[in-house]
Amino acid sequence: MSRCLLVSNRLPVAFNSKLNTFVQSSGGLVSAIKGLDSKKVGFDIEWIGILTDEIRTEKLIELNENPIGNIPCHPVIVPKKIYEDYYNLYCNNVLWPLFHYERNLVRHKTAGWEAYVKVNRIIADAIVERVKTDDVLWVHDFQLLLVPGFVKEKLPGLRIGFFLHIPFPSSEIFRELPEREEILRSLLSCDQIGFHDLSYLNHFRSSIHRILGHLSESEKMWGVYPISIDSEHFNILASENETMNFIERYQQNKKMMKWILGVDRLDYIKGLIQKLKAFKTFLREHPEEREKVQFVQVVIPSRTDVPEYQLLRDKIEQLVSNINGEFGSPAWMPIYYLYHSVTEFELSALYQLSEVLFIGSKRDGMNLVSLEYVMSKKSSHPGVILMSEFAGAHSTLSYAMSINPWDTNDTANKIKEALTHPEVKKRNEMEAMKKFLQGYTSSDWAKAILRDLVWKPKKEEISHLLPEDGKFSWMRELKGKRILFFCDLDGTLAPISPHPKDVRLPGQTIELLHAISDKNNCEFVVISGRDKEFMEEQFIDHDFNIPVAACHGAYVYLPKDHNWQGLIPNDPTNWKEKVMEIFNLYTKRTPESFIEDKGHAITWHYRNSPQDFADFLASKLFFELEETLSNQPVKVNRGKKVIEVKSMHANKGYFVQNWIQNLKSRPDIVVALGDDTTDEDMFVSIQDRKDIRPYCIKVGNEKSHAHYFIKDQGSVNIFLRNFLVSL
Ligand code: GDG
Repeated sequence: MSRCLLVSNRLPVAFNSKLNTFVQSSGGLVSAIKGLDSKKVGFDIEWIGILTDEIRTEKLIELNENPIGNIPCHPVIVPKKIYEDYYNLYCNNVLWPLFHYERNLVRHKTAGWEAYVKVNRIIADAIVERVKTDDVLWVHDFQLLLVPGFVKEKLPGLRIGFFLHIPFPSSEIFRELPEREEILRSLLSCDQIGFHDLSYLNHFRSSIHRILGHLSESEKMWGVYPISIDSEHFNILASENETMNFIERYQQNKKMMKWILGVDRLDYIKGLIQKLKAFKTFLREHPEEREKVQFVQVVIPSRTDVPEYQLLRDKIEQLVSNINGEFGSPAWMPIYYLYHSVTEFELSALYQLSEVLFIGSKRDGMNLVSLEYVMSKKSSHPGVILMSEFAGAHSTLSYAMSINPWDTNDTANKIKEALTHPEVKKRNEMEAMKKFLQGYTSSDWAKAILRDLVWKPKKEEISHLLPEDGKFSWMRELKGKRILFFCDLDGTLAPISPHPKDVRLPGQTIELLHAISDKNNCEFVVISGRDKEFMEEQFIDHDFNIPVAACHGAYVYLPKDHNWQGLIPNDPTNWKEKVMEIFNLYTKRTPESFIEDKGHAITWHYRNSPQDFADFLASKLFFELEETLSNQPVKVNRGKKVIEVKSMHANKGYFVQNWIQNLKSRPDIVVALGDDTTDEDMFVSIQDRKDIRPYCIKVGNEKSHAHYFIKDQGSVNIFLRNFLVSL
C-alpha cells in the first residue's frame, strides 16, 4: 500500500503542561480522522500535527513508544509563542470568523499573519524532510492553507490533496481578506481540493475567478466530499454496558417527558442564542407542550480564554436562566443546561434518549453530531433531526427537517412539528439515513478523496524544481553534445507586463542569448505566439544570430536568409473575417480590451479590463466562437486573460516536430522551456521521443507535461547562465 501523510493542526492528543500529561483532542476533525481504517482506505495513513515546545523530551519519547489509536503520529514541534500568535491571532481571530460570515469579529494584526506564515513553513519543511518518493500528502483545514504551496515549491511532483472542514465563504466575504492571493495561490498548487458541500466549491471557484482570473485547468480536480463518521463505532457504542447504565439512570428522571437535545461546542457559529430564542417562542406559542418537553443542551467549553467566547457563554447562561425563570415550575425546568464535556458513553445515551436533535448552526462546515445521532439510534426509539440549512450535513441527511435559524417563529413551529411527527414515519426515515451512513463511513470518505487524488497515471519521472544553485543534474551531460533549445518569450525570457506591447527583453537576458548563440554545439530557437513585427523589434533589429518563430510557429526568421518564411498554408476559408466581426462586438462592450491580429491567429486581450465583467463576457465569447467555428480549421483557446483563435496548423508542437525532422543530423539533446498552455504542445511533441534526450522545463508551478520546473520568470536567467557554462 502507498503511504498517505495526513497533516492537520492537531493530533488526536494534545499536551497539557500543567498536568504534564497528554489529553484527548476535541473537535470534529480529530473525531472523524481518528476513526479512519488504513486497510479500508487503501493507504498506510500516518498523521503529522503540531505540539508546542513546552512538551518535555521524555514525554515525546513516551508518545513515540505508545502510538495513540491505529494511526502512527508524528508531532512537529513549534515554539509556543509563535504557535499562540498563529492560532489565536490569525486562525481564530481572522480565518475562523471570516469563513463563517462573522465579519464583525475579525481582528486583523500583522503579527498574526507573520506567525501563520512561519508555522505553515515549519510544517512544510518537516513534511519535505519526512516524505518519500511514492507518498501522497493530504493537508487538512484552514490552519494550514499555505502548506501545499510551500511544499510544492520544493517538491513540485508530490501529489497533494487539501480538504477544508469549514465553509468556504462567498467571494464577497473572502475578497476582504488582505492575504487572499497568497492563500488562493497555495491552494491552486494542490493536485486536488475537497469541500463538504457544493456551495463551498462554488464560492471557491468564484473567488478564484474574481481574484486571480480564470484558471479552468485545475477546476477538474476540485470535488465535493461530505465527511462521515466511524459508523460502526457509534453503532457498537449504543449497546455498550456503560452506555446502558447512563440510559437507565437518566430514564428514571426523564419520566414521561420528551427530550429535545442540543450538543455544541461553545461557539458563535453554532447559533445557540438563536436556538434558545426559538425554544422560548415555542413555549410561548404552544402552552399545551409545557411540562411535557425538556430541552437538554450540552455546551462543550471551547476557547475559554477568548473574550468573545466568555461573552457568548454569559449571554447563553443569561437566556437559559430567563427562560427557566419565566416558564419553569418546582416540578419542571424547561432547559437542562450542561456546560462541560461528557464521555462518549454518556453522549450515546443522550442521543438515544432524545426525541428530537436540534442543530441550529448559523454556519457549520458539516456537523458530525447529527450523523452520530443517526448511528446511535435504535429502531425501538427513533427520533427527528431539526437541521439548520446552513450546515453542510443538511445535504447528507435527506430526512432531516430543515430550519432557518434566523426565522424564530418558523423554527418554533418546526419544534412542534418534530415533536408530533408520526412514529412510523420517524422510524422509516431514521432507518433510511442509518443505512446510508452504514454504507458511507469516514473511511469511505477518505478512500473516495485519495482515489481521486492518485487516479491519474503516474508520471514516469518525478518532477524536479531548479535547485538554488541553478543547475539541474542533467546539465552535467551537456558538454560536447549537440543541443537544440526551443524557448518561449513572454513569461519565460521576458517578464509579463500589463500592456503586452511594453514587454522587453531584460539587458542580462540579451547578453546571455548572444553568448549562447555563439556556442557551436547549441542551436537556440525562440518561438512565440507574437506577430512578426514584434519579434523583429525584439530580436532581428538587435542582430541576434538566432532563428525566431512568430505566431506559434506559423512564420520563421532565419538569420542567414534575412527573411521571414511562412511555414503553414493560407487557409482557404474566411474564418478571420467572422472572428474579427465577433471580436469587434465584444471589444466595443469591454473597456480596455483590444484585438491583436497575428496573421494565422487573432487574439482578444482583456487583462486590463474590469475583471468580473470581462471574465463573464470572455466565457460567453469562448462558447460563441466554438459554436460558430466548429466547421473551420481553427482552434479556440482560452489563455491568461486572452481568447485566441488560431489556425490548426499554427502550433508550437508541429513547429518543433518539423524543425527536428528537417535537420540534417539529429541533435543528442532537445531542451524546451516555456510558461504558457501553448508551450505544452511543444513539451508533448518531444517528451516521448526515443531518438533524442528531451528535457522539458516549465516556468511556474501549474500542472504541466514537463518534468522540470523553474519557480518563476525571475529565476530563468540563473538557469540560462548555468546552461551556458555547461555547454
Ligand atoms: C469542524 C467543523 C465539521 C463534542 N462534545 C463532546 C464530544 N463531541 C464531539 C462530537 C463530534 C465532534 O466533537 C464535534 O464535531 P462537529 O462536526 O459537530 O463540530 P466542529 O468541532 O466545529 O468541527 C464542522 C467538522 O470539523 C468535521 O469536518 O463537521 O462543521 O466546524 O464528533 O461527538 N464527544 C464526546 N464528549 C463531548 O462532550 N465524547
